[in-house]
Amino acid sequence: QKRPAYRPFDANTRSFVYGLQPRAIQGMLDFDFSCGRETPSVAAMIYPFGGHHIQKFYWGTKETLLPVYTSVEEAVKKHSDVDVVVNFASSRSVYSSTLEVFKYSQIKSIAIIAEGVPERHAREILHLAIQKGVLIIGPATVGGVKPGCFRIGNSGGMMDNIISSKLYRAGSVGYVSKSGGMSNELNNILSLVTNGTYEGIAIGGDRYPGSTFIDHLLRYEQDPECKMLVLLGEVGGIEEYRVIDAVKKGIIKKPIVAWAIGTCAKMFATEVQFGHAGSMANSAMETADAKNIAMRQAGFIVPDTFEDLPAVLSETYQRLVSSGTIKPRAERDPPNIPMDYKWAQELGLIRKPAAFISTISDERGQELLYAGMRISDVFKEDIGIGGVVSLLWFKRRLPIWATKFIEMVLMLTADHGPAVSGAMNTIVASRAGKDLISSLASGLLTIGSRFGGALDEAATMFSNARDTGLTPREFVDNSRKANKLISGIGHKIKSVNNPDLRVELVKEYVQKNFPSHSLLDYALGVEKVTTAKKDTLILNVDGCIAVSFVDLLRDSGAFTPDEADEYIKIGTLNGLFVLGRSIGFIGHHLDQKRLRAPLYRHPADDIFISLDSLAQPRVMGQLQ
Ligand code: Q5B
Repeated sequence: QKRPAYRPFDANTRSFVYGLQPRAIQGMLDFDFSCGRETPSVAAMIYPFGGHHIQKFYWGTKETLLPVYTSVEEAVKKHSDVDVVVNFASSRSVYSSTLEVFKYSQIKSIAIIAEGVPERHAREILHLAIQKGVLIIGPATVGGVKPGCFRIGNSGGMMDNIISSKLYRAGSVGYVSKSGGMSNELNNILSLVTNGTYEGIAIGGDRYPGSTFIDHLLRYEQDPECKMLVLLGEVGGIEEYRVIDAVKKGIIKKPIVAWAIGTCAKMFATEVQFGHAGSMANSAMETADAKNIAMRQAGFIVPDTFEDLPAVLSETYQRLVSSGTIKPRAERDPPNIPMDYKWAQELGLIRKPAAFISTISDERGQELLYAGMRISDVFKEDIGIGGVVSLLWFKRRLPIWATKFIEMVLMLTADHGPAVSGAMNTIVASRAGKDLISSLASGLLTIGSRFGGALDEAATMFSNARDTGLTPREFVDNSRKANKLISGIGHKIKSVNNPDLRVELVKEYVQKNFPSHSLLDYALGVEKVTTAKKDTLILNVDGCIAVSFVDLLRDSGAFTPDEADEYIKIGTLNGLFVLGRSIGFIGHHLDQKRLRAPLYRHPADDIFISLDSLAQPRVMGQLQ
């Protein structure tokens, strides 16, 4: 859309943001929304790395998508309505990216945000910009703001500042300054003592800015909507004198209020370099005092001190209102901009129920905590993996005999050879080319009520039987009558004559170290009954661990009876086998990978295949 050269930004201005700057873009979009713009002022982002993609932003209370292009060429092809680039490229890449932008004549203005751009690069950019008729704002600037229309990057500060300075609608005062911080100050002052900012540009503090005070003031002079000018200069450089010249020659005729910052420089014994690269007086005329005197003499309205600036701005504005040059418009209510959730939370304005509760560990502080215990103390006190399990599973320290028992269980159940169901599945998955996690998961998913996953049910069955006063024989008989196998009893290969030494070790440890082992004793009574029937019906490793753990839960003094019951109910005990056997499954996976074991196919002669009529599905009508 065509707009006069003196007005590079209006309510239809569309821009590209060069660089991934989601916060700045969100700020621009919030500003647009507050101004009542129909379309976002940012059309797209340009970012050469990471590929073409899309990013999501808020548009008021709704959301909108912006594309990210990898080149200016692609962006320009897709968005012919864009004529501004806000270039957030770093000082290293700003030169090449700006040169790339220059190739496309549709771009009429470029704001360069980076600080520390080499002066040679800044001068070359300036030279090319003049040749191509492109307006450059910066480098080393936040940019500027056109109230009610367009905001360059982060200019104007946070949204509450934008609203309180009334930047969501146009005023009548055009200003130019070097500093972004001072621009915010000016926006605020102007909103208090005049009808506000019409346009404000911070040209940046470098020695070679892409545009200077005079460039913008000449635009404001031409723009009929801008009624009053403000120049906030500073010590160093001679740019103010070009404005003085224009005022003297009558090129600038609108009332111009001005002040050069840095009058305190004279209090220092030596020349002082202020914050900006260009803010140091290299001659008498570059001092702030000299500039203020020269501006006053040329007919600028110059206050006596910076503190008097609001008063002279107010007087000048009131004069323009009285003469009818400025016709103040009725104020509209400030727009309601939804506050960012995080910010509102930080301010304590909102609360929300947490999606879930976690009570076992906390990594938010300086040090990771396991159930309140610092990770450094976990090692200082050498609590071992049994201690860590007791913290993360039971949220408490358990006595050493109990944590040693947990460790014993993990070590005993770590593996039982390649032939057991879970190890077989791990091996088969591994040989099918699966990765460690998949092979491990394949093995773990095999753990069930017959293999390795009988602990919880064994704990429940044995304790219920004992708690209801059944003798071991009654328990076995009742189970048989109910046609129910007793979990924790029986083994494929272990028997009375071929005892499972793991079970022997557990029994020995529990009998020696536990304060009480009444359920283990009861289970051994049951084993006597079952093995009398068949010698493989031993108390197996799952069963022995399960009943011993019930003894631990009930009689260690660390759990209330309710807690002990709950841990059995919620399936804690199978966790012991799962955790222990994971060690072995991982070992089997690594073993197969090390062996370069090929794809496994089960030998056909090991499978009885029958497709006879008994095994076949019946087809209706066929057998009639
Ligand atoms: N009968 C374990 O069966 C096995 C009976 C029973 C009463 C019972 C079986 C069973 C309960 C589940 C359990 C954990 C399937 C086992 C483990 C980890 C492992 C594995 C490894 C490792 C074995 C023969 C006769 C029949 C049955 C009767 C059998 N079990 N009666 N209660 N529990 N147990 N699982 O040998 O009259 O002849 O019809 O399900 O605790 O998984 O190393 O391999 O570390 O990896 O195939 O140790 O006991 O026996 O089914 O042929 O039964 O005994 O009713 O009686 P089997 P079956 P009848 S540890």
